[in-house]
Amino acid sequence: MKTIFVLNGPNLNLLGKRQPEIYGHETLDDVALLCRDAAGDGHRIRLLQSNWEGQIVDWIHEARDEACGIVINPAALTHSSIAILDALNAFDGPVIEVHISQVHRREAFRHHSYVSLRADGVIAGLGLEGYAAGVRRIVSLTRD
Ligand code: CA2
Repeated sequence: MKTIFVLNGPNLNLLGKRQPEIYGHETLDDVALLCRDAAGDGHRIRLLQSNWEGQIVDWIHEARDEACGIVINPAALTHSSIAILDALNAFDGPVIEVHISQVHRREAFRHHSYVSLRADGVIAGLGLEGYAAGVRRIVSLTRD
């Protein structure tokens, strides 16, 4: 069975606990359920979250051997991390970038993404459904 990594950056552990007007009431556990449902029988989901840039870089390196694709919400690191971009550039499978909020309707500093330079698809503003859409896209790109 193939594995899809669903990686989440800083502060996303607070999902469902703060700022529900922007990020909703659901938690990362709900994201895991949505992703597992979207993955179906042929793909397993490994959902991870860290507040540390280097940890996310390490997981992307692990994905080189273990994952057929990556769904990533790098959170604020989207707008600053060349390290995450470089790590993703060393990963061969499909990468889908997800943002819960519609970043282009927010502050100007959220409009630029380093990760988009590598991403095969970018989803913003669909709430948690964006993660499921990202997983479905990876499934369709990697099914035999
Ligand atoms: O819309 C998104 O998914 C973001 O990646 C979320 C990041 C933000 O910096 C990006 O510009 C857009 C912030 C994640 C913080 O998540 C929280 C969730 C609940 C409560 C507080 C923070």
